[in-house]
Amino acid sequence: MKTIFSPLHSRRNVRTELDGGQLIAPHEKPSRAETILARVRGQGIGEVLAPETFGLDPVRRVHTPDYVAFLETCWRDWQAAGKPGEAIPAVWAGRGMRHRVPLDIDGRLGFYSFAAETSISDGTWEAACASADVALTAQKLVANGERAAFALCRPPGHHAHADLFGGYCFFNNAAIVAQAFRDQGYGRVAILDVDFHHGNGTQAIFYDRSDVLTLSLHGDPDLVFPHFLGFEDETGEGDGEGFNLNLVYPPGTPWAVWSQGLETACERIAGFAPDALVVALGVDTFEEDPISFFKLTSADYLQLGERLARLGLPTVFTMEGGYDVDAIGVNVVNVLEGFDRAV
Ligand code: Q9C
Ligand code: ZN
Repeated sequence: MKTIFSPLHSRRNVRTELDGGQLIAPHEKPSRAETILARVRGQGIGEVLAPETFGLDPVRRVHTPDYVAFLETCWRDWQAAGKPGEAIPAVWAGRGMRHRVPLDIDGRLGFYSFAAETSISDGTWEAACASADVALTAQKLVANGERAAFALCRPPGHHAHADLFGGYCFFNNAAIVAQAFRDQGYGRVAILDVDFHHGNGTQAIFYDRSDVLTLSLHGDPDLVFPHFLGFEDETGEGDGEGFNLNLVYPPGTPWAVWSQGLETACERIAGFAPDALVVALGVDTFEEDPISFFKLTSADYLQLGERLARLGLPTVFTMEGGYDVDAIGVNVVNVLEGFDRAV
């Protein structure tokens, strides 16, 4: 299958991630995308294309205008306020406080985020826009008849809500792709999130809708990020009741167990009979991942790709997490090769 890649991803290159009370070198770093690209080329799985430019309209179909405007000027506003370091939120509207957008940049950073590990600096906006263009270009290829396409997105997207960044994510690329399909006349779209972490942003964006089925397999939020969403009793609300499925797993979960959840999710997708599938593809389920606790092996990702192909759906893969950079290329391309092999 074809891969969409933008070198502008490298404009997101923050120096800091707040972790364990320290500012560490970020897990979500440029070498992740470069390693995946090298493996895509090395295995010769298909052409690598540059993205087209779609502008912000398809982004604003998912994200609020004020959130998008905040992201565009955030770094400038932070610098204009004379802050010496990278932009990091440090204050939120707690219980009993008011959820209104303040003027000051510290307040605005808190209003538009749900976590503090995701620093912002020069180039984050440009990379986030390019990442959405990568996703939308893959969507266009599939809408024009390709069976599948791989959006090598960076930064990732699945943690971003309509008006919240966090978890290394700014624009929810998978949600933007699903909405683009809907806006082009596709009646039903499924988003399957196989990243180690719950796709909280994707869930929240479509929670009250029955036209986009969201499913996520992930580490138990009682134990891991994003901590406050992703439990199995979250099934959707209003029109969306019954159109969200969370499958949570404990530390040490191997393929033999995880793949049963995959089967459950695939059967639910088949029952929904969508017109397109978006796969939020994280490989932080890998046994050696530095921030996760599942035990999938590199060979397991071939089987994952094969199972997804057997759904028989037009499919867009958006790149999400995966932090063992030594293995990220093999693991991601194994999913794509497994898929192509089964088509
Ligand atoms: N001690 C994605 O995989 N918390 N985001 C990490 C590590 C944030 C993961 C804590 C994890 C965000 C796209
Ligand atoms: Zn993840």
